[in-house]
Amino acid sequence: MPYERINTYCRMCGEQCSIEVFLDTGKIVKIQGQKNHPWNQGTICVKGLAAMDWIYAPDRITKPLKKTRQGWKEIPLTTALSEIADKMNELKNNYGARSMGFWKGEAIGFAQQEEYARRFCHAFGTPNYFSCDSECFCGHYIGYSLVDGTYPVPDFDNTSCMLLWGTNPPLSRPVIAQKAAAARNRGARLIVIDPMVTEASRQADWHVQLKPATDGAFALGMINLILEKKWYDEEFVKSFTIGFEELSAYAKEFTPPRVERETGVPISVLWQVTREFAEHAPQALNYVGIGLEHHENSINNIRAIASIGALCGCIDQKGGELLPQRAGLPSLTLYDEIPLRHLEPIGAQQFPVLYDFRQECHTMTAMDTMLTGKPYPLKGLIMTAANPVLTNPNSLKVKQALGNLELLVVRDLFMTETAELADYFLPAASFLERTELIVNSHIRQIGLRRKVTDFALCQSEYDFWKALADQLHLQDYFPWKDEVEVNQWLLSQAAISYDQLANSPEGIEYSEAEYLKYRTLGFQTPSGKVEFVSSYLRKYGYDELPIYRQPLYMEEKNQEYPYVLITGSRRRGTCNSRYHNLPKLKVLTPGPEVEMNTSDAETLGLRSGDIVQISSFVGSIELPVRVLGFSEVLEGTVQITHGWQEGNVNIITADLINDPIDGFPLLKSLPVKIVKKETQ
Ligand SMILES: Nc1nc2c(c(=O)[nH]1)N[C@H]1C(S)=C(S)[C@@H](COP(=O)(O)OP(=O)(O)OC[C@H]3O[C@@H](n4cnc5c(=O)[nH]c(N)nc54)[C@H](O)[C@@H]3O)O[C@H]1N2
Ligand SMILES: Nc1nc2c(c(=O)[nH]1)N[C@H]1C(S)=C(S)[C@@H](COP(=O)(O)OP(=O)(O)OC[C@H]3O[C@@H](n4cnc5c(=O)[nH]c(N)nc54)[C@H](O)[C@@H]3O)O[C@H]1N2
Ligand code: SF4
Ligand SMILES: [Mo]
Repeated sequence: MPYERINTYCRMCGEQCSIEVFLDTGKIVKIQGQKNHPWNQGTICVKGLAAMDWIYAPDRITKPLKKTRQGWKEIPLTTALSEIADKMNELKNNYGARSMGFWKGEAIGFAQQEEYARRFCHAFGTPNYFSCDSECFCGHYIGYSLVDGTYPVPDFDNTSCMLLWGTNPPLSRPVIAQKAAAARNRGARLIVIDPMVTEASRQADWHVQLKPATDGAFALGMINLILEKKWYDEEFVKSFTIGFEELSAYAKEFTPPRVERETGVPISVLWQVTREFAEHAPQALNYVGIGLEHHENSINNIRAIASIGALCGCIDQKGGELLPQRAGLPSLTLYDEIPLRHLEPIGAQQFPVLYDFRQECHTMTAMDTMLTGKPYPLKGLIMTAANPVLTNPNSLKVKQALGNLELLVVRDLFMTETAELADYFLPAASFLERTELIVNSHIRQIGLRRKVTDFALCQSEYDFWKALADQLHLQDYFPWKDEVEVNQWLLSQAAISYDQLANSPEGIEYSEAEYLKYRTLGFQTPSGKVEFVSSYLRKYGYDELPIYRQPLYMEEKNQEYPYVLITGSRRRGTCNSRYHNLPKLKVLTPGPEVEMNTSDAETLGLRSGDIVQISSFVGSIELPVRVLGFSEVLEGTVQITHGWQEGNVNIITADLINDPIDGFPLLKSLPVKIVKKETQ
């Protein structure tokens, strides 16, 4: 049949919109949103529309390559896999299995794609699984889980009040943005907490423009007012929480004048926002983005935010912060069957909470391990869907560390800055070339990503791990013939069968919404209650309470670096380091720039387009300036988006200043200095 139309899901970003793909004799000719899908309701964004350009991009690499003295040479796939397996065996014999690591980036997503890599890792005998989650998502997950026992699902569809902390959904999560806009059209209040004016803040009723990394002080200030005015849910607090007295005593320190001094937000705004939230509770929610995660005190700040929802009784209330309803799929990992914590997963000693909650090794510590061989050698790495030379902090160190490996294999679609350092480049299948299950906890739905096309030598994740396992005599761990069999196995215990799903282009709801589930199930914390204080954290020597600490850039000694840099504000046409090679998207997204306030530009004698040198204690880069309006960013704060080879901000971000609990690096709230270089 020359013409085909296939329903599947986009994965140009993590929003997983449902799409229809049109093919003409096997070639994709058009992509559009799937009309009746309950998630994105037929809409897709510019990146989704450009997926075709991306998979057929002229610079896509579709053949395996090996680095030789004369440069990259094509190599048959089976030869590449067998040589890689031989080298892995050699490293295992020389240094032990834990000298190998496996690293999965953001671009292939999570769930089963991540679990294949984790499965392989333990089957091979190393605990060293790494991912982008050393600097993404674990901050909210751990921060919330310490309080609520889980990471709740914000119920935008039914809410009356939304507090968005450090997130800009119109650019980063378009479907969430649609839901927030729909709620607002119904009369719900939208409050955005962000040092910058953003698309989200422009739509908000209140924009709380606070100084970077002071969110904890603002949240504790809100808590103080909620307690003082008795706006909290006494019944819920009495029956379902621990640590209320301790939190109350601590929050008293956050008087409105102190909060104003610390955050720069006027007392009147603190009052109004707190009142809005409390008046609408329990149909009120907090939703936290990446703007909260990349600071030294991020977990405690997020714990304070989680405590607001809990105090006001919003947990698991319709329109509030819902306890997720799981799809009940089995795990593909081998953490129970082959536990390997005794082998000292990298970073688990410094950041045990990251490992306890997420079984994540720490990528920043890995760089030091590769360079020093301490606490043991890390000599080989297989990396898929990641480009840490652009996306991890301290890029020059990343390059040096990866360059020190005896074996680096990169699976990607393109020759990235990271892939250039590899010994083998393996071409990877894109999301249009694989099949997998999509679980969406917002709408409690399972969908099926369908394979739409393929390129002969571009393996899917499953096919790759299985083929490598075969080479290493680990085939028993990968018994499923292909991805379809994996999907069937994942669904074998579920109420929904694979065939049902295959015949449901709009996906299938796996459970109806249920509220107040904690009344029968309790909370998944050590005490079974919401924890305003954490004895688990105390056991490791951390703060029991969500203590606020002033960020480094505010300290007296940082006068050498008088500006504060935030990085990584999302752009419409790119996703982290991706899509910079697509002309259609590149025109939408200006290159890397230092965004700054008009008055800072005046002080420095700068106009848009002038080049500055921006330096931290880690390094320096040169970039053009974009001067924003007076109120678009706070005076003294500057912003640079990450992911650009042409001006890589991660050359100056700090890998060794970390939140002590989850180990996240200082990618935001970084002290910097700025010097004018050239006038445009
Ligand atoms: N300074 C600063 N740095 C940041 C951030 C920040 O805010 N500021 N944000 C951080 C965050 S939140 C994240 S999640 C990380 C993400 O950083 P990474 O995990 O490195 O992910 P990406 O840059 O999105 O994509 C990496 C590569 O995956 C490839 N790819 C795309 N699709 C596929 C596929 O299907 N299979 C395979 N094998 N490869 C594929 C792409 O071509 C790309 O080269 O960046 C972090 N870096
Ligand atoms: N188009 C596009 N979409 C993406 C991505 C992309 O690169 N491009 N990346 C994907 C990934 S990996 C992720 S993790 C998500 C992230 O999605 P979001 O969490 O929504 O990230 P941003 O859109 O960058 O919004 C973060 C906001 O935090 C603000 N901020 C910075 N520091 C602070 C602070 O100290 N306090 C507060 N309150 N705010 C602060 C910034 O000004 C910025 O507006 O987006 C995903 N979606
Ligand atoms: S928001 Fe855009 S890029 Fe992300 S999944 Fe949806 S259509 Fe694709
Ligand atoms: Mo992320």
